[in-house]
Amino acid sequence: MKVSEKLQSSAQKVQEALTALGLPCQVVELPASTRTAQEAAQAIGCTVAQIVKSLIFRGTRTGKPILVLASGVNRVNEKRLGEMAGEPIGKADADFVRQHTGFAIGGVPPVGHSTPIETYIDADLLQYQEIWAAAGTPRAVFRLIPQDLQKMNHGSIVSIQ
Ligand code: 5CA
Repeated sequence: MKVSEKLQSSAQKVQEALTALGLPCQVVELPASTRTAQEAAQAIGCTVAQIVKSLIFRGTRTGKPILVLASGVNRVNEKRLGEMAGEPIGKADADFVRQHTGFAIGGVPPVGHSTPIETYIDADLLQYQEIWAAAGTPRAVFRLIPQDLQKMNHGSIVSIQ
């Protein structure tokens, strides 16, 4: 795997957040796109299920952002998410995602957001010894163990489907 020498600023921001949490994770920028879970799995050489999708939703009553860290193969059941969050859930648009995370869609990481975000972690991710998440840009990723996700946002581990 080729690791470029200097990270782009968004990827560097994620690396700094990881380091600040005391996690040993290292952000790498790949030559191929990691913009979607499918592309990331191909570029990394892991299964799509081992990719962490960092998905932003919006509480329709409060307007607050909700982060779901989902296995690449799973779809979020918005009705159940709404029950867990205590309000109906809607989709977030690109501007909303950038405003609340500080990152653009395709590179949204599970850590290092502009403000803390209520987080739900897909229990299916816990079965893997290593998983990979986006690191700020559509080519940047980092490897982690599922337990690290909990240290990032103190998210609840739930079944998201
Ligand atoms: N870099 C990869 C993982 S390493 C990644 O970010 N994958 S992702 O699945 O977390 O991000 C893509 C997700 O962004 C899609 O699954 C979708 O939920 C969301 N998305 C894509 N286009 C839009 C859009 N126009 N508005 C809101 N969300 C979108």
